[in-house]
Amino acid sequence: MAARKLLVDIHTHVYLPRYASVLRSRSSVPLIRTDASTQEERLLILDHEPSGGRPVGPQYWDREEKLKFMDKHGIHVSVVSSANPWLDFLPASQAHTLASELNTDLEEYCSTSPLLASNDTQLKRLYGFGLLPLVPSISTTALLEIVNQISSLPHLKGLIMGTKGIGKGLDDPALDPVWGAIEKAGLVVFLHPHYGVDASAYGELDNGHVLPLALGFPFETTIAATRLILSGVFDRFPNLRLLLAHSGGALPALSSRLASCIDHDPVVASRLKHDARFYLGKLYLDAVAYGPEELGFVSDTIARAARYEKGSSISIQEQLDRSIGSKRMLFGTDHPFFPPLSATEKWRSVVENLEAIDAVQGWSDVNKEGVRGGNAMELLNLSN
Ligand code: 5CU
Repeated sequence: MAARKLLVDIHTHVYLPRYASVLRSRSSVPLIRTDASTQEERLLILDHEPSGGRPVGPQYWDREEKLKFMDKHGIHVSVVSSANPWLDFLPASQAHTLASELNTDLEEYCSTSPLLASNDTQLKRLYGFGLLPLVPSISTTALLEIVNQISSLPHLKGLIMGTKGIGKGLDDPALDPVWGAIEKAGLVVFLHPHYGVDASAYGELDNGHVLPLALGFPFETTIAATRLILSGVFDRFPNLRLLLAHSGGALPALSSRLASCIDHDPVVASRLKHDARFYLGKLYLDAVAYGPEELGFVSDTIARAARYEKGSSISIQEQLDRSIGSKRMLFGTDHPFFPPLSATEKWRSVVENLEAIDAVQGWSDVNKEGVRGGNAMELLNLSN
């Protein structure tokens, strides 16, 4: 029997109830506070959050709301991850305990979700990316213990992480044992931003959240992923599977410039086994880019990576085949962020990303099905 064509959302977040309680107990950002006049809860997680924060409600923590959102948009399966700023603000021992508890909570959230309605599948509606307690002063032993925990939980298929590592970023050599353990366990790392760039770059005009979210977030991912490449992580851990949020930010557009700068820097050039563009072909990227031209371009840069594999015999035609690149791109929504500003049947942020996938020139119907769900099924080893 032919496999069903599934819509799988790999970029979708939750503040699990236990985490929301921690945010409610805090008096400095990140926090959830109750507005005294309206009794509405407000979320403050970003620097320079507009005064009072923004409204939050059950969509951020209630599993039924996640399932309703999925039903409304025809999403069969979601791979849910904790939303930023994860455990970044906690001392090491609290982060360690909470990571373990939240991973157990997420496993329960997923394992008790409904089966996809069908007689011939054991597929659930919900899977997850767990959390590591990546904070300063945490021991390697504690991090490895949590990698082991995540790999023992059957509905967790990987883990989400921010860009700070244990304080010095993701190119910190102290993280090598962690990359090694993640690679060995076959977990996917979903790299997601939170801090953006230095806020002074945003100027004084009130642009709300536009600059931090549209530019700051993707630039943070761009820098973190580039630092990983430059550190040689992908040479040391060639089977590491890294999924970048927001289609890898500016990395695809800057990858040839990056390669040229490396060529002109003997220290970095001698550290790496390959041209920088080769490493783009090792990455997975979400398709949260909102436009078909961007998705097409990103897939071109992934397809092109094969040209930079030493000894590659790939033909010129294959190098330019963006359908090859589409195989590393995966649909996402960013739910529950970017809710519609007024009541609508469907969320614009979701519809736009689906329309973008549909309109990419040079992607076949099979490629588009892959981006919508097939690629996620394969990457995360979910069977239909
Ligand atoms: O709107 C936002 O602040 C966010 C956020 O914090 N995290 C995210 O994934 N998307 C949007």
